[in-house]
Amino acid sequence: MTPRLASLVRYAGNPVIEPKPEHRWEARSVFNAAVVNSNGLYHMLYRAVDPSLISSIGYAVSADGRHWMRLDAPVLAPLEPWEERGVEDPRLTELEGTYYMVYTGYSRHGVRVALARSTNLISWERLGIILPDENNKDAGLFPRRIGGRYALLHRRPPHIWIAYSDDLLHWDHHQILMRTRPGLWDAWRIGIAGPPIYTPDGWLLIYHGVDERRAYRLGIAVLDLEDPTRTLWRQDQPILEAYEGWELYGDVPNVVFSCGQALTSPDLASADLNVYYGAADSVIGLAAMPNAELLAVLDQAAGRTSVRATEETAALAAG
Ligand code: BMA
Repeated sequence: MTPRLASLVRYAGNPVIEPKPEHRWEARSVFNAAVVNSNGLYHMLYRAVDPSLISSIGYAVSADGRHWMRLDAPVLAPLEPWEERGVEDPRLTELEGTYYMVYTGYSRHGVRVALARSTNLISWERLGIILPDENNKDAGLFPRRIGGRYALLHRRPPHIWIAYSDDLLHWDHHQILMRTRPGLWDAWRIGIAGPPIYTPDGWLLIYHGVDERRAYRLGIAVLDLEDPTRTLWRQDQPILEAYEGWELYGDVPNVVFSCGQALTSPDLASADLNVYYGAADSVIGLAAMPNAELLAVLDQAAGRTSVRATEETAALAAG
């Protein structure tokens, strides 16, 4: 077993977003949020479900990452034939000055990976299905090119895959990036949480793992910058698992599932990592990794030996 270096500390004010009965489109449940920290604000896209179980994507904004203001109407609602049963699970990436949302289009034909772009996070232009003719989800774009090409993580069950593109629309060189681990909490299926975060030591990846009993947990790994199929470090233990009542019981029990995380500052020397997660497919929670743990993970990935203190943990939990 690798040492447990990192775990998430729940924010005391959880859940941060709950369903709103007065808005039909988000009356039943809200979960699986994507987040970017940009221009001094946290921007969130979240999956919202109406009473007939159709999903739309809502938008919320926050100055501190904890208290959110929401729009009354969704920013993306089902429109295209391949979205007839809903638009789900957004992943948000700021790439070369534009925001990209990779999301799941759900229809009678199954689930498809679709892409939309925006310059303001509220008006979205659909670019269509980008992985045609296959059931696929849990996809997100890297925030920078790798070897001059765009890179996308996606999921062909049960593993996480990577693919490359020159135009964001046509994807090739599909390869397995990270595999499930028999006997561990991520034995049955894995998929990304939010898109990877760039650090000088490697891509920081938060991902979800499912065990044979269908419990969803979150984990952490660091990937090589030039060849992300090389995992530099991956923690054996999860960083978050369902424990609170609102994580254990809801529309889908025993689920913590994330579509996004954001550093609280552009300066890695002081940033915590805020992870936003759907709990039991019903509400949205926030849990954070203290800076000391984040730096300890990057030290390990880079082969530096220093062991840092983790006293910040208690302070963060206190909010
Ligand atoms: C996954 C996705 C998520 C969901 C999770 C747990 O397959 O569909 O939207 O949160 O299952 O139910």
